[in-house]
Amino acid sequence: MSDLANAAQIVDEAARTANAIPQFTGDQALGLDDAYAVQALSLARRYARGERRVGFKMGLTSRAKMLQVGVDEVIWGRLTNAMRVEEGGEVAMESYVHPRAEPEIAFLLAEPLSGDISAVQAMAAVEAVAPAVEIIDSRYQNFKFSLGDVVADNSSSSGFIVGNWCAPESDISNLGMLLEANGRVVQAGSSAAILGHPVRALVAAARMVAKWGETLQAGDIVLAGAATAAHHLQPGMNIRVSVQNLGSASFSVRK
Ligand code: OOG
Ligand code: MG
Repeated sequence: MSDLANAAQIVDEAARTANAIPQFTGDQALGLDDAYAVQALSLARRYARGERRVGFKMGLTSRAKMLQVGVDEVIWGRLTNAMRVEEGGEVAMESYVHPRAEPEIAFLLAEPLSGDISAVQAMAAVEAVAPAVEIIDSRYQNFKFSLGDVVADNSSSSGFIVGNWCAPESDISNLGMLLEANGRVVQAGSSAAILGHPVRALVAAARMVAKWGETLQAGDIVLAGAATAAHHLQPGMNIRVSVQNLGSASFSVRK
């Protein structure tokens, strides 16, 4: 097995069995090209188990997120059907290593998007926008990783919840976004914290995934990246993300 396939097996098994792994350091350290290759190989293992790609997630598109994890480059990952949690649904702590929730905006695409496009072109391809929660779970010990580590680990993707879809004409440039845990606001921010405007995350997604041989397809969901830092999940916790004018998305963790 090649080193990259071996690394893909390690991150995939860590995610599948919810076990923490050490970072790839020294000889094993992953450059960005290799890290995206590992991500693709680890996703191929999921597809072989019957999972389907349903979209993409952008990560580290806000200052707050970059600061929280100490990596300051925009990254992306792949979303599969197995990661989707229904609105109001319940998850189990045992499925994750050390999960966190974060407030996001989701796009649903009516048309494919690929390569260098403008914000106007990107919005023209959007069928709907929605409030969303992402559940991230780094598979690395202590949630500590380098850029190469996190990219190889599918950018910490592990779950997502999408609220009601809203008209694509909705002005999403500067909407208040709240993350509540058990009814208490634990993070507050604005959609403007996402690269200045969440549509820029969609523009970046089209360009970045194309660089690695992927295309945003009609029907895909694209998460723009969190507007605030993420919050640790605990058993019994109820999480709700509210986005001004759009609505909310929520889920809970089993006791
Ligand atoms: C990396 C994934 C970042 C976001 O929305 O910024 C991300 C991580 O924080 O573990 O999903
Ligand atoms: Mg995220």
